[in-house]
Amino acid sequence: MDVTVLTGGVGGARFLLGVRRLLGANRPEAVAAHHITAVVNVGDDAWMHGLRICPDLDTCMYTLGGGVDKARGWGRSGETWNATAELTAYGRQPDWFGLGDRDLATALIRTRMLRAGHPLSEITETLCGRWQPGVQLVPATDDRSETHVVITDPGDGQRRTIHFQEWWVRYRAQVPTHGFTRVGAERPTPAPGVAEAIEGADVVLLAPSNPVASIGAILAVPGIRAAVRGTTAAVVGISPIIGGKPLRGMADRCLDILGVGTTAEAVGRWYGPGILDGWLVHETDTADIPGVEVRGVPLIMTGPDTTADLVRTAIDLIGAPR
Ligand code: FO1
Repeated sequence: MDVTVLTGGVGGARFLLGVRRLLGANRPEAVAAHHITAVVNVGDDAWMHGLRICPDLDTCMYTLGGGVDKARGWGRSGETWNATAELTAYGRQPDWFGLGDRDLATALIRTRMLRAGHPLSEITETLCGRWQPGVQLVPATDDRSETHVVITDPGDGQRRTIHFQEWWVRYRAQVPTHGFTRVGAERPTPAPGVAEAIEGADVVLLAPSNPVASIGAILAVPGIRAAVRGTTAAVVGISPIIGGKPLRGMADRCLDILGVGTTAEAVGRWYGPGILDGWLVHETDTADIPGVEVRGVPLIMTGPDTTADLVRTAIDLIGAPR
């Protein structure tokens, strides 16, 4: 079975653990039977201290490779923060962003390879050579396509546009916010293999990631939304909203800014029947979305086993390819 997952963030990485558990794609003998492709958000990527940081790719890679800090959900386990402390002592900005010493090594390799002309997709493959994630991690695009946020600066009251990381980490999304914008290539193109992985899949899953900052940013890459609309595969999304609250993070703030309600139904409708064939919501939620098969299930991902059950339900929800 070929399964393609659109994903990003900590929830998306943990969802991939369940996909891998179900399909056993980290066991060498199962590799030929199943293939999992994760199309990973790059909207959160940023230049910090001259280095290219790709939080969602790294979170997926470390989580699947067993190297993530489980409490934080991002960055490396056993991390130290000497380099960040030194940079702060030199008065270097940004001082609100913590780059761990171990994580720094990943960023150094990535940046060096980027400067040598290698595309992000190839660099990701190289880095994954160490972590053996058992899932093919592919950036949504090799082009720069960052999410930036239009805010009113709390310092001087001026309207300005800041990187998503500054909005998320420095301001915890708690500043007057007017909208999102994309910065980078005028017309980014899907990374090699992305459109094919969506069009040729048996099932396409939308992970319970931030619907705006992660899934929305992936679908915003020209060509990807069309591939999801055009695939013969069943497309099933998993709601990141339970009982009117995000599973994790500040997705509610992102939805507010777009005028989308923080409910499973509102998010499912926002993706739309053009994208979704099926929508899994928590058993205590309901959603009525014309043209979309909705099922209520226990959505809490307590570990890879429960998540694998959830993935099985998602895959079984729409029996035949459309
Ligand atoms: N999140 C924080 O809350 N504070 C940080 O200082 C921080 C640093 C960081 C460094 C590398 C990395 O891969 C992720 C990092 N994150 C940090 C997480 C990240 O900001 C967000 O959780 C994601 O971009 C949203 O999915």
